[in-house]
Amino acid sequence: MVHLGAGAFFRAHQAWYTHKLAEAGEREWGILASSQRSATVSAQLAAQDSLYSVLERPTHGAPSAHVVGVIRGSACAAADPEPILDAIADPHVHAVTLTVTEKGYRADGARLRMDPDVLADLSGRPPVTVVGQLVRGLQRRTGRGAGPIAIVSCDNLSHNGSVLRGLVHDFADRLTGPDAATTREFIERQVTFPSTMVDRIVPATSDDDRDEVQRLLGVRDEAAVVAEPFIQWVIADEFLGPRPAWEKVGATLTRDVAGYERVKLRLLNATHSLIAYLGALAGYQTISAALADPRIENAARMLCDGDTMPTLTAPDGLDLAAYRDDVLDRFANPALGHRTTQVAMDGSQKLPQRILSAVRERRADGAMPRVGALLVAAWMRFILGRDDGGRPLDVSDPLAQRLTSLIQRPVPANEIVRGVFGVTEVFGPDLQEDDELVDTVAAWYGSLRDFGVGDTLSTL
Ligand code: CS2
Repeated sequence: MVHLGAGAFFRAHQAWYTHKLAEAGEREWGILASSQRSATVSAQLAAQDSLYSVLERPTHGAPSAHVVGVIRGSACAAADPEPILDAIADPHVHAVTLTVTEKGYRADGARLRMDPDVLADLSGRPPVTVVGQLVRGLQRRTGRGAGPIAIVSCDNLSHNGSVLRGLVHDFADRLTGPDAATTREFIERQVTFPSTMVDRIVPATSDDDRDEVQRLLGVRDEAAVVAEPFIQWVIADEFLGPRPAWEKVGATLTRDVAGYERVKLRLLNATHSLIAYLGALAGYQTISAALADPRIENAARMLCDGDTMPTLTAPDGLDLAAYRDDVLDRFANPALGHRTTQVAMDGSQKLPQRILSAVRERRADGAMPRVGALLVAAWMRFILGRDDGGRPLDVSDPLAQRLTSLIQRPVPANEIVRGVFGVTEVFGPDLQEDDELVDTVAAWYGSLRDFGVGDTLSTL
């Protein structure tokens, strides 16, 4: 297999499942891991024979470290995409998995954004975009007659498989040259894009984590990752060629991923974002510390019970209330040290599938999702870059500049919110027209800005 986006999440999730499978005796699968931007991970792995450890930190009890041995090589796509394109074309490679974050897809709604990087990749330079790398690799595979392959998105997007299929087709439709038509036909017939739902909390590794691994293993591991014990993977069973039998080690292979995906995005990720923004603004460094504040916990429960749960149908008899409680227990794990500002990152890319789609559905039902509106307001307030005590916050978002200039205007809260709702990549063309929703978000935004999180939550 090839993996694009060899960050901490991949190492603690997809690689972990494949490692478990190797432990169970199925050893023929290995992974070429590509880091998309920084060469640090590939260099760290190369210096350690591609071995690294997963440090599991439970809420109660001692942490444990496990060495993972399924990565067989690593590459840095930004420095040189050649080994990746070649691996995608290799007849012995049967799947490409991806964790490239929401923004890595360059999706504009359902279409590929034809930004300068995508256009340059189309013109034939060594591709730097994810979709460019996939299509150039598939083009090479077509020429080699290497057989079917599955491209497996493992990012927190709704319908991640069909979204990626659409983006790959958009790029392939613009190919020119003698093999353009055969490449398109190959992609149509031999390439599948199974959707997946992935779940494991994997905070950025800290020095404390690396020290803990050293204590447990007796060696320094620069590529160590930290994770909670919980792990889940639901995968659409759409593979035309061989695939690892991940179901033997706990993954769910199913026909219908969408139901799980909606539950996870709306009950876990949306709640995570709410705790992250309110927590960061209130001065809490970590998710567990923020959730220990009863006012924030109350807001989190209200978001689930009032706004997101009513939009969900439980897949396979899942108990949604129990799922919510399990999620809150996982967030409360103090050993993880998951920083509020890490979850707060890239809100413009995360909010649409986490909360705005649910907001839209509640509005269509004639309801006002009050805590959903509070989440949107808290995100906007976070973009201002200072917490309630005036301390600087680390704001990282591809639209930060544009959003900041909209939010900092010296106009009433209502106009600010209307302006931000005009960013249609995030809010679509419709939400701006919903005056009642704009008013509700504006009331929360004004309250958060003028009175802070504590006073605002006392009015919930
Ligand atoms: C988090 C997710 O950073 C974030 O936005 O909400 O990374 C979350 O920890 C994972 O999706 C859990 O599976």
